[in-house]
Amino acid sequence: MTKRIAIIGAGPSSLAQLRAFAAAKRKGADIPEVVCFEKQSDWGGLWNYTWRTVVDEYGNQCHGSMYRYLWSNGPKEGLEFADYTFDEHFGKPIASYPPRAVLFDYIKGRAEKAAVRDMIRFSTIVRDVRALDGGGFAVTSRDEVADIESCEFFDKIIVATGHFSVPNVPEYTGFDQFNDRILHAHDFRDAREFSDKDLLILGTSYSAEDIGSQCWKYGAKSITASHRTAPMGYNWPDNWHEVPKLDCVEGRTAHFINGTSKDVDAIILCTGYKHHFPFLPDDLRLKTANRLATADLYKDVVWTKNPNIFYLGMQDQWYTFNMFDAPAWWVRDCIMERIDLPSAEVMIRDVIDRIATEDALADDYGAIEYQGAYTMELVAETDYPSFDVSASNKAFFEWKRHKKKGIMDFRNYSYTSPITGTEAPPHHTPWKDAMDDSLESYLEI
Ligand code: FAD
Ligand code: NA7
Repeated sequence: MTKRIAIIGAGPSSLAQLRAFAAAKRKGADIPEVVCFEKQSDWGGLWNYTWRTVVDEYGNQCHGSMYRYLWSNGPKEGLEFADYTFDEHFGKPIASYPPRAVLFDYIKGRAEKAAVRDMIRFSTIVRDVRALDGGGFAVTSRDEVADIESCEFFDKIIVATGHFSVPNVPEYTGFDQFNDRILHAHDFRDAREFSDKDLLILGTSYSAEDIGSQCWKYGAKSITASHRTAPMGYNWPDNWHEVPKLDCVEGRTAHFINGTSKDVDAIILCTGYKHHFPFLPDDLRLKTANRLATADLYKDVVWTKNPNIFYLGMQDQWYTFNMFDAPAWWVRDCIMERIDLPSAEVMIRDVIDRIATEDALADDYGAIEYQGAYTMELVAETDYPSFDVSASNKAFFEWKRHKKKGIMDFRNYSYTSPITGTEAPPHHTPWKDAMDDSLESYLEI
């Protein structure tokens, strides 16, 4: 009997999974019946930009965390698909830090080539998944357009709902009395809202760095970035200051634990996201910190407590699109019984070992190499085309060095594709002066 597979979400991780099944079919394999549920009306996950915040048009939690004028935060040479290059998609070499619309176009291009759109049920949210006593799962979903709920049987579940959508929102004393905007990065959409404002940003990771940089680029009066643990330490522009942890807010005055203070017009909480799966019961639900080696997932994909449920893309990410491909091909082969799973003990040991290896990493460079090696480990076990991961690592290393050299200039550099060997051309305008982030402007078409 044909197996039925449910994939939840149609973001980059899921599109990699659909592409993997399509690739096997193209080679003549008998693939299972695959149904992909996507709560948004289009694919691409976070790359499918929405102006909406809080709730979507159906009253469900708004998935989108991306904002206008977002440019890739790492070089595209670190994320290029090994089976669909940038040169193939755009028909010419392009610069190394594409804006969102360009990367969205690239992701869509590969999915369209694989002809997987028919496998996706759009505007359909998964509301509940239950493991059945006799094996398999009952999946309850709601078609939001037809306004109909249905329950179906599936043999395997692949959770690919992402983990940068449900915000982690701390509260500090005085927030309830603050007279202006307090928002989380998840709800940030347009930096122009904060031009001429004095901004306080909490956090020191990607969102803090990039949202702060965006606001600086689009004319914020000043940026005050508060760290809980350690400052970002870049060579910031004159109107950007790093301060210790926030103590409290009084009126519009933010007080920090070193006794300094600053009057601010808005507070942006760049305080990260939660792994959140409201449709999963406790016995199926992943609980993990945002880290490279996730808890309870063999090879970072198989739920050790029930190996008929898989999770994609749940690790913290240096690598993204190409790294999503490796587990997607691997999960496909596992489901198609080309790869045998070991005993529960071996799977649990694998998780413990990966966590210990990550914990022993000396620095970010080690973390990049770790995730590159993970990608290669899984690639080697499938027919996904191998690629020169050391060249991708090198692009990331150079990227980090360029950020240290000039945090507002790093996107002006070019890197070499690990897949085609193409050297990216420089972009026509330095990032800080490029206000138009459209695909047409970037590609000069
Ligand atoms: P997502 O993209 O989050 O997709 C998950 C999908 O699941 C969504 O379409 C969602 O609607 C759907 N879904 C969720 N719940 C349900 C449900 N119950 N039923 C049905 N469907 C559901 N990566 C980079 O490589 N470069 C960058 O520059 C970069 N910038 C980023 C900037 C921001 C602000 C954020 C938040 C992330 C950024 N990322 C970047 C990382 C990003 O996580 C990945 O690029 C990628 O989007 C992850 O893909 P995913 O498919 O795992 O998850
Ligand atoms: P991250 O990378 O999870 O970082 C979260 C940041 O928030 C980190 O600097 C934390 O500081 C900080 N944080 C968390 N809780 C608090 C509280 N209570 N107070 C102050 N600071 C806090 O999330 P990002 O949104 O930056 O990045 C997620 C993805 O989005 C990433 O992959 C990008 O591609 C875009 P800590 O160091 O723990 O003290």
